[in-house]
Amino acid sequence: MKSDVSAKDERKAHHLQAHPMNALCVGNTSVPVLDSPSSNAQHPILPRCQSSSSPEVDEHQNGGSKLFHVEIQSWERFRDGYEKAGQLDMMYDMIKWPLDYFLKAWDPTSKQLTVQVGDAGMDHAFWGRPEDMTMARPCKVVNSNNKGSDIAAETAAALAAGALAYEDKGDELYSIRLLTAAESLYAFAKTNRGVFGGSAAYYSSSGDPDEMCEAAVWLYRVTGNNEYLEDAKGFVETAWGWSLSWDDKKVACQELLYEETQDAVYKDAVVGFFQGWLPGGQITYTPCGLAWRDKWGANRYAGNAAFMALLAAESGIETDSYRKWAVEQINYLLGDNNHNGGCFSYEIGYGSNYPQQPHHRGASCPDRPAPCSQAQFSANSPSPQILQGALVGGPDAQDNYQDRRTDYVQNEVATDYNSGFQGALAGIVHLQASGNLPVTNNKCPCRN
Ligand SMILES: [Ca+2]
Repeated sequence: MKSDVSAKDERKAHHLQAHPMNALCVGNTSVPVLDSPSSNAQHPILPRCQSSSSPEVDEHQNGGSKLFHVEIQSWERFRDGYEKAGQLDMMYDMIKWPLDYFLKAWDPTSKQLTVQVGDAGMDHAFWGRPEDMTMARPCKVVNSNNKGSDIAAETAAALAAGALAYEDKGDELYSIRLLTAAESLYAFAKTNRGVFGGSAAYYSSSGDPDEMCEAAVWLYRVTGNNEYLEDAKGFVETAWGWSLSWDDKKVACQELLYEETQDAVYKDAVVGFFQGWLPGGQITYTPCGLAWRDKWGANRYAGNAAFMALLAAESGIETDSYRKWAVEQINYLLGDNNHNGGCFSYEIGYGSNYPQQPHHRGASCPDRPAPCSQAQFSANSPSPQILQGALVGGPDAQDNYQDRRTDYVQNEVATDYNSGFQGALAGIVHLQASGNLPVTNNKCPCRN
C-alpha cells in the first residue's frame, strides 16, 4: 500500500497558487455566525436563485455539504461532550440549518440538486455585510446532464447522518423526511456518477468514491440494509489520505467501515493515514508542534486530523498515542504556542488573546447604519463584531502568524475549518468526563 500524500500535496499546492482567491468563501452556516438565526426560521436562499436582492446571512455557497457529516459524526460519537458543555441544543440547531437547506436543495421529482448559490466572481468582488448584497445570485445545479455525484453523495451522507441524529432526538417525522431524501439522492448519485466541476476554482474535487462510500455507510447505519454496506465496501479506497478535507474523505470512510465491520483492512488504512500524520511521518511540524499540512488553513487540517484520531482511538486503534497526539494538537490551537507572547488561541473568543482580524466581511462591519465597504477590508484594526468560536487559518511552518484581515491565507474562517475542530473539542470533553484525558507534552505550553 502506498501513500498518496506527496502527489496530493503537489496538486493542492498548485491548485492554491493557481487560484489565489480560493479561500475567500466565508460566512457559512456552521461557523458560529453573528445574529444566529432561530431554529424555526425558514432558510431564505433557495427560492432566491437569480434574485437581485437576497438578505441571507450566507454569502457565496458552494461545495455542497463539504464536511458537514463530520459534525454529525462528532455528535454521534461524542454526544456526551456536547451535553457536558451545555451545547446539545445548540448542536441540534446548528445541524438543522444545513439539513433544511439540503432538503430544499434536492428535488427528487425532477432529480435536480442545487449545489451553489451566488456567482463566485461577483460575490468576491464585494466587501460588506451579507444583508447589503444586491448582486444577482445565480444557482448551479447537478442533474443527469450536469454530473456531480461527489456533492450529491456527500449531501446524501449528511441527510442520512441527520436522520440518525433526529431519530435519537425523538423527532421521527423530520428523521423520516431526511432519510427519504437521503435514499433518493444516493440512488441518483449512484446512477449519475461524475465529479462536479462548477466550483473547481474554489473547492476543487478530485473524485467521488469517498463521498459515495460515506453516503452508503451512513445509509447502512440508519436502515440496517446490507446492500448499502456492500456498496460502501465497493466504493472505499484503502490508500492513505492526504488529509481529511472537503475533497479527500478517504480516512473518514475507512474509519466508518472499520467501526461497522472490524475488518483489519480498514484499520490498517487508518493506521497508515496516521503514520503519515504523526511525528516521523510525512507532515511538517512547526517548532511548537503543530502538524502543518499546508500553508492555507493549516489549523483546519490539524483540527480535522485530531478529530479523526479521537474517533480512531475510540474504536480501539492505537488509543493512547492517538488521544495524546490529538489533544496536543488542540492544545496548540488553543494556546500552547508562542504567538503574541504565547497562550494565543486561534479560536476567536476563547480566552483573551485571540485573532482580532478574521478575514470575514460581516464581522469587519460596524453596526448599521454605519457604512461598510472596502475600507473595512483594509483597516488595520480589530473587527467590531466578534466571530465567536471560529477557527482561523493559522501559522506558517515556523509558527509565524500575522493577524491581518487582508491575509486570507492565515485568517480565513469556514465551515470546513470548524467541522473537525469542534468535534475534537467535544471528544476532549468526553475524555475529561470519563477520566481518560491523556497526559500531554506540548513544546510551547501556555503558562498562564
Ligand atoms: Ca472526494
